[in-house]
Amino acid sequence: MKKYLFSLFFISFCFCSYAESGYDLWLRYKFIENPVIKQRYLSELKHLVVLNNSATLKAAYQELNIGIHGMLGLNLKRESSVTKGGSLVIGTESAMDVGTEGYKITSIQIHNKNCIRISGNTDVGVLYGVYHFLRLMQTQQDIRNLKLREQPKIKLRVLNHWDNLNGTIERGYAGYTIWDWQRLPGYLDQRYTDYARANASIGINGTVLNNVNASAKSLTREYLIKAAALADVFRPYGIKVYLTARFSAPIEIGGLKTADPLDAAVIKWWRDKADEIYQYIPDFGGFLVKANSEGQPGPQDYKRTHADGANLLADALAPHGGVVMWRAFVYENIKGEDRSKQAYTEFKKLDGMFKKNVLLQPKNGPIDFQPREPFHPLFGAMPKTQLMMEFQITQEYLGFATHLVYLAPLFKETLTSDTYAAGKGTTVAKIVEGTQEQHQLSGIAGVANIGSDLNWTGHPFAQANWYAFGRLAWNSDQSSASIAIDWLKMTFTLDRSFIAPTLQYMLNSRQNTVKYMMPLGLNHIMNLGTHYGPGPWDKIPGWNAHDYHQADAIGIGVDRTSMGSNAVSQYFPSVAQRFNDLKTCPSDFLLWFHHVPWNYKMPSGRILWEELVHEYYSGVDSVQKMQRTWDQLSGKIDQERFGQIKQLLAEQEREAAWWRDGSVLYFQSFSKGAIPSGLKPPSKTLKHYQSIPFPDRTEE
Ligand code: GCV
Repeated sequence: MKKYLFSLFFISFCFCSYAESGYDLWLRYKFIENPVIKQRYLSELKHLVVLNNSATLKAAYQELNIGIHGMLGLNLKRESSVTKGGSLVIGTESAMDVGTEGYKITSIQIHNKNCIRISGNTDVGVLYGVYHFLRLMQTQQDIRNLKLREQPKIKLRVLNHWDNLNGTIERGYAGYTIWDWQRLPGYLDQRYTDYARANASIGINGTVLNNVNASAKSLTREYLIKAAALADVFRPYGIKVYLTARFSAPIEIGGLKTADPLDAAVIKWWRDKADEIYQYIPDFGGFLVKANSEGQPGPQDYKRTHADGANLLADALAPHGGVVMWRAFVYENIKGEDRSKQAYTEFKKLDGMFKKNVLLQPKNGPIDFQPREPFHPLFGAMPKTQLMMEFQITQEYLGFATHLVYLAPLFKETLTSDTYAAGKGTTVAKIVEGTQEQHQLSGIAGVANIGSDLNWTGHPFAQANWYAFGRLAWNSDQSSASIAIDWLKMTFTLDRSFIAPTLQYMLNSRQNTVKYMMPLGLNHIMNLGTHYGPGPWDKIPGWNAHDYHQADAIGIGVDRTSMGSNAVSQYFPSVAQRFNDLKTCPSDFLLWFHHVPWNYKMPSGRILWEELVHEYYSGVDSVQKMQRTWDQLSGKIDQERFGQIKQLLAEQEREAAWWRDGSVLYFQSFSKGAIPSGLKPPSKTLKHYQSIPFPDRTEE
């Protein structure tokens, strides 16, 4: 990225060109043209004093150098003490009230000289402070009279890469894995450092390198050495490496006959494996485990519980300070118990049975990263267990890397949901932060959307989701808008006439996507094979989309009330009552919890059928509106990214119409209602939309 940056700077300086690949993400450090701001910054930043020596402070110093050179065209020499005014001083101080990762940025007098000091208890705290300071400059804030104090609310802020050892990425839409397993450990791609820089800049402090559908091979010596090389690159940036652990590894690579968690040989095998890992990676973070879920092996294969399985690994890691992140995404894909209830049923009874270094990781909602889900009922239901959040940054159910969907509002919607576990105000965020029960550990994970594409995430706006995940993991009180504004300014331009309309669309984009895909609480009605495009009619072995919407001549939606599957009972009474009653259930979750008659009168005055159709149409309209707005922004940013986004919006519009027309026609076959007047009926037959193949959509 450094090399890129200098060459981009050179190109833009010499040729006034705006060539941009997107590779630099939000760390572009564009030259500041505004003479007033530039002069102000220059007068505050004449010297750079680095108080301590460490790999992390070297990284901080290098970043300041890249940033300040990029923005001010200045090379600051590294000094070791304050001798002059206008010094930027970075280094640790002892006993500060900012925890192990926090920092302060303060305008201060040192030896009677005006300085800006960035300090923390630890080097990594200082590094985070440096990135914050650079963000102030990138967004052209006033850097006089600074008095900032920051500290993360959640301890483990982790990316989950679903990357396979063969280079593919499960649910990855931005190319192949960035881990070059073949050339590791010998060849260290510059991307690894740039990846670490980007993550450190938003406070991410952990990365799980491989897929939860795990290969035991990643725990062999051959791959541990490769993982260790990555850990060495990431360490100065405060990022720990974690690996997924395949539960049957003792059999597959250990030559044992069983993986029973209570078997003495298995216990020893995991202990030895942990010892071995720490020889290569002394600060190894620990294991992430998907067990007894979607065909993965697990403790239940031996009639043991999830707690037995998690504790086995926890005991092996404990002497080294490692943790186990045990996923709660479990369900049997058979008719019987409502799928949305199964994780709760499985885990609730295990509350209090996990070791201290275990975190249980449910997804944000009880089914599977759908465009909208109510919060997972396990949040609040297991007070004696450290519950961490799993969000999905990659857009498996939200249009892959083709649709522009800003996910901060989705993340925030879940985190601000009130569980009522300990009365009003017991939000999901409080539970995840661990403050509610004074837990030692807290964590949040995001399934990464990063791949080998030049711009890392495929869609240029998908970078915003990586960015927003990190910022919210640090402090979920920040608003979706303030995060988006920072991102837009750093990624594109400070031009308000670009930011205002783009911000508006970003903030609406998730709700709009819900409208043209799965409005009013519908879910899991995508193509069941690809998870792309509409498929409310879809059936594949073991799966039937109809189970998820249950449309019939009377109405649509799944009855999860006390009269139906009673999934509502898994929530605390205030929440359960609200969801249970058709009149108080929020319309966003209506068809999630209720089977509602087509002629049911909605608060808007329309009947349900008409409301559903209106939702689909208004979702598509909003994409068209964004296209028109985007066209007017031509010339405000570089032509490369402008053109890419223009094309992607055209695809999104086409596919939104595909979702709308296919879904409306299909549901019409049950409701028998007419398309409300004023809305143009779909131009083709249902059969046509049902037969559009993926990825070949040329017929449209
Ligand atoms: C990693 C969904 C996805 C799977 C994924 C699984 C999980 O079912 O479609 O690809 O597997 O969730 O989260 O484990």
